[in-house]
Parts: sequence; C-alpha cells; structure tokens
Amino acid sequence: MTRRELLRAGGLAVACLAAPRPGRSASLVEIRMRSDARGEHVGFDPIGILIPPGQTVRWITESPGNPHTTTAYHPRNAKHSLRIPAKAEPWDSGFLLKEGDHFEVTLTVEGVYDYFCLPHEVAGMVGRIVVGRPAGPGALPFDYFAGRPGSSDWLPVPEAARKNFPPVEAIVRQRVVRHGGPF
Ligand SMILES: [Cu+2]
Repeated sequence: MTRRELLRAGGLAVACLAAPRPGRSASLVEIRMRSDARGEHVGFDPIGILIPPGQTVRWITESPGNPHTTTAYHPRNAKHSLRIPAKAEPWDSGFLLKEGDHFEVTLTVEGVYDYFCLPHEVAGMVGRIVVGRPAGPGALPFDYFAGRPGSSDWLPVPEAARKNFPPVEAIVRQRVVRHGGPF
C-alpha cells in the first residue's frame, strides 16, 4: 500500500464512521473513478458504501485519458431501468475528463442507489450506495420491472454489470466495500 492509498483509506474510514448530528453538515465521502494504465480494467472505488441521509458524495476521476461518468440508473438517463428510490432525483455527471475532475450529489431519500459509468457500463463499471435503510427499486432483482406498464422501453442492466454490484447485505455489514482492482 502506498502512502497515498493509506491516507485515502484512512480518510474514507473516518468519513464513513463520523455520524452526522442534527444541525451539523455531514462529512464528504469520496469515490474514485479508476483504471489501470492500459484502460483494460475500470471501476469505482469503493464500489459500495453505506451512508446516512443527507450525506454528500463526491466522485473524482484519477484515470487521465479515460473519461468516466457517474450516472444514476433511471429512465431519464438514456432509458436505463429505475434502480434508485422513486422519490430521489437522478443524476448524471457528464464526462469527467481530467485527473481531479469531480462531481457531487447529496442523497437525502433513504434506499439503495445503483449507478453506472456511461462509457464503461458494459465493462462492468457500476457502483451501489445504501442511504440509511435499504429499500426501493435498487433493492429488487434486476428484472423486477418485466411486464410492468410504462417500462417496456427500459434498458436492462448488462450482464457484466450485474455481477459486479456488491450485495446490499455486504454493504450494510461492512459500510465500505472496496473495488478489487486491478488498477
Ligand atoms: Cu468509466
């Protein structure tokens, strides 16, 4: 582990353990958008986090030359299936190009939030955030919407992405699920 990685891991642990108190702003949690030098392996790290309602999450890219997005699974995002709480606002960062480019959302509605990287979804670059108690469409099987009115044009989650989501139970138990790499 490099010093930088150690600092990052330590900062993350502190950020996730610090429970926000009423009237105080919650600390920032960071998710890295990573890839190896050749761009063959890509991923969000951590790939799964548990946070309290009202927490701000920042995605930051550290793979120059390999643009990423953070994009919520939501029909408003290119007809992807709904995998965030029904009352939550979907987000789409657009392309983050340069090292250090970042994007933030504050998640207030409890539930499971699944998201993807637009250019790398089919390569399995996805992540999962649990806000408070796990609930909502993101806690359901990937094909839950089959046959439901109004969902016939929703895109299913690609197979390579499905197998990369950490189980909700693992996120709740561990609070932080790191990506296995290799990066
Ligand atoms: Cu990506």
